[in-house]
Amino acid sequence: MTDKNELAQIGVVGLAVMGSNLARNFARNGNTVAVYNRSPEKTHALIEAHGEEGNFVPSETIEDFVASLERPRKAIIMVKAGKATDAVIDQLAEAMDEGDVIIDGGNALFTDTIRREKDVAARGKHFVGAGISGGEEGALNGPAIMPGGPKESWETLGPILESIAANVDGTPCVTHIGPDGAGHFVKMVHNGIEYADMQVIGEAYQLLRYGAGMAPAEIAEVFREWNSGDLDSYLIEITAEVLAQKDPETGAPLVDVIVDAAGQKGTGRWTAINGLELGVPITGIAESVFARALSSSTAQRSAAQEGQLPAGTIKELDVDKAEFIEDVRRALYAAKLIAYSQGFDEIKAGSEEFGWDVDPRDLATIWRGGCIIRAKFLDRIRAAYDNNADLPALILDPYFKGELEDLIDPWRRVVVAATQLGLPAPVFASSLSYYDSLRAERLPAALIQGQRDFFGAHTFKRTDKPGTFHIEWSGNRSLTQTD
Ligand code: NBP
Repeated sequence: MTDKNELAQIGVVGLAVMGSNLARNFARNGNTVAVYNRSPEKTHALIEAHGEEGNFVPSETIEDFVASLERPRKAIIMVKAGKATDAVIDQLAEAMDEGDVIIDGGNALFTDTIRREKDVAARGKHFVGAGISGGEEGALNGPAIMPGGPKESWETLGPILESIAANVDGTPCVTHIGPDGAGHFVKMVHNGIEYADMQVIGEAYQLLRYGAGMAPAEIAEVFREWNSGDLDSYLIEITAEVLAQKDPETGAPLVDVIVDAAGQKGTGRWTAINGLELGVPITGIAESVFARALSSSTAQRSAAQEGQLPAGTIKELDVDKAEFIEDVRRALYAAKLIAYSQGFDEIKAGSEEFGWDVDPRDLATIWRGGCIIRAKFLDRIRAAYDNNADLPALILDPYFKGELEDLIDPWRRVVVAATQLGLPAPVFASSLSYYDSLRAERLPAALIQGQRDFFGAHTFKRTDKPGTFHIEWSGNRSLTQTD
């Protein structure tokens, strides 16, 4: 139904797949929604195909669109992230009045969101960068939404976003994350965790397929079973679906027909770069981004495959198949736990750096539904932060420490097996090194400090007394205190 005279509670600019699904979700949940797209064909197509789903107010100019919104006006931008977002913000800020709210629901880089918020605030309007997860399906049926921006805009925006968000146990998967770029920041880290989660699932598949010699359909059954336990999650569920799927053209397992070069749109890379900038060791996320890059290095890979690089003496797998499958399950759980723990570390560091005061319990709550990393074990993460909001690391929570007691030996066995078989398992292996580094009483960082002092007089600290010291390496090797 469309009504040109009715004022809309919310507007959507940009009616490609995400924007039109989000608009339909608003309309289906009883909101009157104003819709506008740069090329009017998409607006017409939406109204024609889905106009009966609720109350839409279509416009062909941005001015008409703004005029069709009730005050304070609220408009969500769902256009291609980057220059298009800036262009639409400028048009909206021009046409809107003081106190109106512009929301960017695209995948913006959080530093762009911080800049945009300042610019829009200087023009007297509110700007909210909102991370939206769940893809097309989530946008239509209930995404997880991570809005940043000023707290007062949440007062007006909250109820309307709650009406379309996913809902778990009566709790909507949306809450105010923090000021300016906080929402897009946590959405970025969410995507980084998603990369790591997908990679560890991929590594488990690789080991079962080429280590245990199992067929994709058989592995699909294993993943189905895993989905009823600790690993219960959307990504495990869809993995079983993909592995069970046959290619409609050849009848071969679909996974064998798909080119093994993983794409990426950039949010995993942003998460890794930000981890480096903040000095947070998000090894699982970074390795996952590198693993996708390596998979797409097709020229190097084909050169290396032509027998150029020795594999070493590959041993047959000398374990019971059922035991190996269970070991792989536990290794997957452990590596996934590390990825989440590191992701929450990055959020904590970002929150401190930018003064956002992000509550990790909010994320563990709203990520339980709608988003790609939704998983049963987020309840456990929530409980961990409920018990201790200042946990030094998620894996130090008593529950997860207990889990790691059961996971550590299988995890080590799987990394050994992967190494012996010459099968790549970059996140399984690097997460284990991260874990052992955290546990280690002494790290080779002491030696590195010695090397740095040798070649660059960078000085070092001593374990037995305060101060900063240097050895006269090129002279008599005496110790001097520099500070
Ligand atoms: P796209 O990212 O493909 O963008 C297409 C839309 O941008 C169209 O409506 C297009 O209008 C509009 N647009 C462009 Br391009 N340049 C414009 C300009 N200068 N002025 C006004 N409009 C302009 O759409 P999408 O896949 O629906 O994604 C929308 C946003 O949601 C993106 O930021 C994306 O990163 C984010 N996101 C996507 C997913 C997903 O699963 N696809 C998930 C989560 C978030 P036109 O029709 O006139 O060309």
